[in-house]
Amino acid sequence: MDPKYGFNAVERKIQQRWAKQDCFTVNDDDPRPKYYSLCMWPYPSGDLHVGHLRNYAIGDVWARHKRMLGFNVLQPMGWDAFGKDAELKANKLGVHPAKWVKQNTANMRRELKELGFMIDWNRELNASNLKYYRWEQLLFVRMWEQNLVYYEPTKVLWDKATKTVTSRRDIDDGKVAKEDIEIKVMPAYLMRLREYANQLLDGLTQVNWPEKIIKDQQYLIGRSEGMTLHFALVGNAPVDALEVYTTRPDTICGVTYMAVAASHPLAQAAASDNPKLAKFCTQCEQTLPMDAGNPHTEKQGMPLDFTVVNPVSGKHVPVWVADYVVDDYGSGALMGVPAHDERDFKFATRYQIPIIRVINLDQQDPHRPITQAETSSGIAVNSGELDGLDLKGCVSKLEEMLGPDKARRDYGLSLRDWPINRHMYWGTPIPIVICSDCGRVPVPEHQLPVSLPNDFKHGPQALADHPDFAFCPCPRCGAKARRETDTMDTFVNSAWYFARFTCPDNSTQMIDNRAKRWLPCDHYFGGDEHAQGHLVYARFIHKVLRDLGLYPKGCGDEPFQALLCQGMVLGADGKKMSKSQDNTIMAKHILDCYGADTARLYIIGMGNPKDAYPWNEEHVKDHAMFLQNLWQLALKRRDQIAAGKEQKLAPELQLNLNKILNNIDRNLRDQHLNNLVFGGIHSIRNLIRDNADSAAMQYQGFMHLLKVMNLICPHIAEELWQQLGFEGLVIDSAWWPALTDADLHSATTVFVVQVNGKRRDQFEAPFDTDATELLELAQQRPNIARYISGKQIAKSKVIRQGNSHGLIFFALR
Ligand code: ANZ
Ligand code: ZN
Repeated sequence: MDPKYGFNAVERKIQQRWAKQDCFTVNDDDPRPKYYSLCMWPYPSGDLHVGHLRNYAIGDVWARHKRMLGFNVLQPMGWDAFGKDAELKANKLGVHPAKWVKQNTANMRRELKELGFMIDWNRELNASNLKYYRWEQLLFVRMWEQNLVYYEPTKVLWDKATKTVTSRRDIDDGKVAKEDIEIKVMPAYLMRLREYANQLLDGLTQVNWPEKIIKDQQYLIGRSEGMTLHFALVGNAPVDALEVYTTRPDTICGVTYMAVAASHPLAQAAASDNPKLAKFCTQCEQTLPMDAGNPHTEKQGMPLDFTVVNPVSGKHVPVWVADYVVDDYGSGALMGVPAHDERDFKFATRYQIPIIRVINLDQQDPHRPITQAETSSGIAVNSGELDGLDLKGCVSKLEEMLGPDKARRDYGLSLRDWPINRHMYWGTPIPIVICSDCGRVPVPEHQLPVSLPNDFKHGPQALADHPDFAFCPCPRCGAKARRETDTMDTFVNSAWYFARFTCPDNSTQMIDNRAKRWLPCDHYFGGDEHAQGHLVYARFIHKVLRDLGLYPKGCGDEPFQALLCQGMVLGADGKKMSKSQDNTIMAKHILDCYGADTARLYIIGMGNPKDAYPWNEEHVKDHAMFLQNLWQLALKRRDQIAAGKEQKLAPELQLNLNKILNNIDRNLRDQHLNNLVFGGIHSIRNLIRDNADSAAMQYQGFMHLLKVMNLICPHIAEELWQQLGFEGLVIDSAWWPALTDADLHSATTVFVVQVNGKRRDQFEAPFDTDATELLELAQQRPNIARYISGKQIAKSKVIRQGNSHGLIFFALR
């Protein structure tokens, strides 16, 4: 064995050994219980950065541990290779996106292999591969037939810079400038997420996910409980009543105005002969949704010539059009209660609309002035028949007073249906044919797939102008027709990849019976930037696949049982890594300088997986040094290790080792993986180093140390495992059995013996000696025998005080 540890040679050699022995291939029929551990598949940006490294290193610790616990572990990998980002990037470089993807995936695959992740590469998927996306087209067709996807005009955020539809998320992240956004109404293919809203909410109680992510999902779905109320219009109006949704019907007597969205029939009627109002309405329609909901931005409005009557107080209040009323929420209208809603308060203050308190807290003066919106709930005041009631009481009272036509319990939902078409080339073609007679006709299943043509010109019209792609006969009437030339959002690709990993090679079926064996995923790992979008889409499609019978029965209602969202790796300057800050670190850099094991050891030891930490190159060097020293220690102790195999570990050393192993188990359970490095690996190393005279410690210590190291720095662990004479491969070795109470306490107990209440002796006995035996042992001791011989024992008893101390009593007659 080389006295100096050369990571390059060792890592290459071990990777070849794993490959030769086919260690990472997962067999569907393996009799062990299954465990599906999944890391989010990457967008093939070019090189792995240290954020990828962290994600996959965490997932690999988990997967390797489950394997050692006796599970048949599936850990697959693939490429989120379709989509806008890839197309724009390839365009910029002047290469075909397919070529760009091919180069990048080759590079990233090599890096992932060099990092030694336990990935079953036989199952690799690529979203841009026809063998993958053809099934997405089948799913689309089935959804279309079941009316789970439909085509309708909808409001979209249009990015003028890239001439594509964009998302709120990209704006929030600064990927798209707010100035470039225009709100457009465009026809879109929409998936019926809202229909699944309640299931998506309920499912959150079945999963073991971080509290924060559950909250994010709940926020996105945004279900609120409230009432829909009718306010009759007075005088000449195009409709009889104005309907509003409110979560605070208890504030109804505080309504001092009503507000409608610009597209509401009342606003449109008023604007038809009022150019100033018409202009204002057009302007309102450009309000971004994030600004409408924000109580801190300025709110604008114009009064309409309509008045309504409050059904409880009988008061007349004016109707306004306001830019903060969202047209596709509730009924596109609201009752303004400035005393108790922040946005209404801002609006009323600006336009000098009265503010009336109708909710009081803690029996304070009900007429005290309002200086800001008081949004907490309380008891109704200044509200006639509602006075003295809380929210619940008001709801019942309103139902009773107004009847179901004018007041009914209702709920609100922020979740929108999902527009999935993109005006891009690089995506799954939407399998729809547009016929002037038949309308939008889905491509019949036997005509699928619709493959994406390989030749393309840069630009938004890539498919629309494509002579072979753009035209085809109508599948229904045979007339000359046009293909849909939009492609699917990349989030559709990633909404079902976890299922396809269970049967990636099936060329006749989207998902086969093997899915039942693997689904749901037992653990999912990824960044929390996907807390809202991806996770909601994937959960939705999982339920759709179930409902459409595209899954075998028994795949579960939720796709991901447990979830860990790792924190970010920040630049050395503590800022988010980004090209513009010039603080990004690529995995290749540490791979080349220090090797895979050091890279992994550093990234796992960095800190709690959930939190963000800045990059620290000095720490990387410390870890490299640690491995170097450990190698040399192992080398020095090799003979003792061999000798120690047949020896028993001294009880106190055994106890010390057990305590460390137990901590490791606890930290794995709690996902404090960073503690495996210092509390685990370092502690065992210390025990080995400091007990050079115990051959048994050398043997036991190294055996356990290498098992832990197999999770984090598997190459050096595998090499030392063999060099030190342990059997087989460490990756296939078994984890230790869970430690019991008895393992964690000293092996012997000291018993004090009392006779008639006086201490007469003490002795040590193995911790687990039973009471009868202890009493016998005590009586045999000369010091005790002296007192009790010839006398009758009236009572005897063993009392344990923890595991290290105990008392034995004898009471004589
Ligand atoms: C009166 C009221 C009084 C309200 C009060 C709140 C507090 P969530 O919780 O998100 O469901 N609202 C109703 N329709 C709206 C629309 N189309 N655009 C913008 N706002 C709308 O929000 C429900 C509340 O948002 C409703 O309850 C309504 O204001 C407003 F002290 O009604 B509330
Ligand atoms: Zn037709």
